[in-house]
Amino acid sequence: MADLKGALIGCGFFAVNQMHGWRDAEGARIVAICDRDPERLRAVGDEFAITRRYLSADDLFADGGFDFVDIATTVGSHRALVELAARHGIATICQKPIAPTMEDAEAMVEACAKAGVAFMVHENFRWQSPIRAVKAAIDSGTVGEVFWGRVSFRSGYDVFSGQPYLATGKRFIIEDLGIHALDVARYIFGDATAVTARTRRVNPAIAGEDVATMLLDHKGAITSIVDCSYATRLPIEPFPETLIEVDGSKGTLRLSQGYHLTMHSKDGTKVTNVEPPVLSWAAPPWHNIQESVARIQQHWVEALRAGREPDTSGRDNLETFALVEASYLSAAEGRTVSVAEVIGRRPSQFSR
Ligand code: NAD
Ligand code: 89Y
Repeated sequence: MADLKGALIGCGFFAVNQMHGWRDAEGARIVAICDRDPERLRAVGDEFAITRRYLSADDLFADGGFDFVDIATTVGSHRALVELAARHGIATICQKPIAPTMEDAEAMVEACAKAGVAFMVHENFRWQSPIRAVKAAIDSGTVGEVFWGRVSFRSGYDVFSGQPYLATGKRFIIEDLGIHALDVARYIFGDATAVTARTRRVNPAIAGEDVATMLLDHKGAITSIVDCSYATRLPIEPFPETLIEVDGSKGTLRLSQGYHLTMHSKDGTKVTNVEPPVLSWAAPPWHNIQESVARIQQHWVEALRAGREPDTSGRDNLETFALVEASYLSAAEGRTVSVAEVIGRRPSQFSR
């Protein structure tokens, strides 16, 4: 079967990982790239030997010649670019956060559904192998029925030097990083119905919140805590590890710092090293995230080929983005916010 041909828009900080991932992917390759910044376009074009280069997304789509587009720009341009792709009937991957508002996010999902094009959000954290290991352990039944959990990301790592825009937005950690942790909570504990959140800004040099704590009510009577911080100084910097705790009727699971997965039940205690591999192009500490980029891209290729909805489709991602919106609303108003309050049209109303 011929390789799927892709185009990538946005040749910035994170796109380099995506380009490496595509170079290794089976069944897909990037044939064209686009960035409105000529220097970034040149750097990525030269590094990955891509000759078709565009300064404008309109020109890229006008020329065509690809099966899907991978949008790696920042949030402000996501809606316009996804709608442009939908108008051209091109299957689309869009980076997180899907959009600045729920209204935009829903419009993007609707545009792709109406155009009949596949739409996936690059929500990669749930593809990290340590997180997959937690899910597999729960599914094995060792801990019994899950009743409580925690998804935690606490760090003092300087993310602002690589991604300076993170210091300037009114919204920071929930929209940028908490969104992944909230998605992991959905992946492991199921969809949530309500959120109670508290936020704080500790770093005076940034505009948004850098600490957030969310209490989630999940369908199926599971309660979870999702907490994240970029103001936490620890003896060993854990960036970018997501730590997970799971309590069940028969035992417990702990994914702790250093990628140790501890499973405890009446049969004993088992500790496994679930550190992800460092791919040939990857470098610690980012290797955890980098591996998940390669995995989500391979998932996209398989889903597109099979005509299946990807796990983190736009439709699915509305449920994650709703938790972001509900968290900000809850923190602003000091009350519990139901997901139904922030999600306009339920995702099931959008055809796949
Ligand atoms: P960046 O600012 O470094 O790069 C974005 C690039 O897009 C820039 O080069 C800019 O010129 C280009 N661009 C913006 N609008 C454009 C348009 N309309 N047409 C053409 N080019 C355009 O940003 P980044 O740090 O690489 O982040 C990009 C996205 O990736 C963000 O949404 C961010 O949240 C996300 N991200 C995801 C992860 C992850 O693990 N999933 C990690 C880091 C960043
Ligand atoms: O942008 C963020 C993401 O998605 O993963 C980590 C990050 O790069 C900084 O918080």
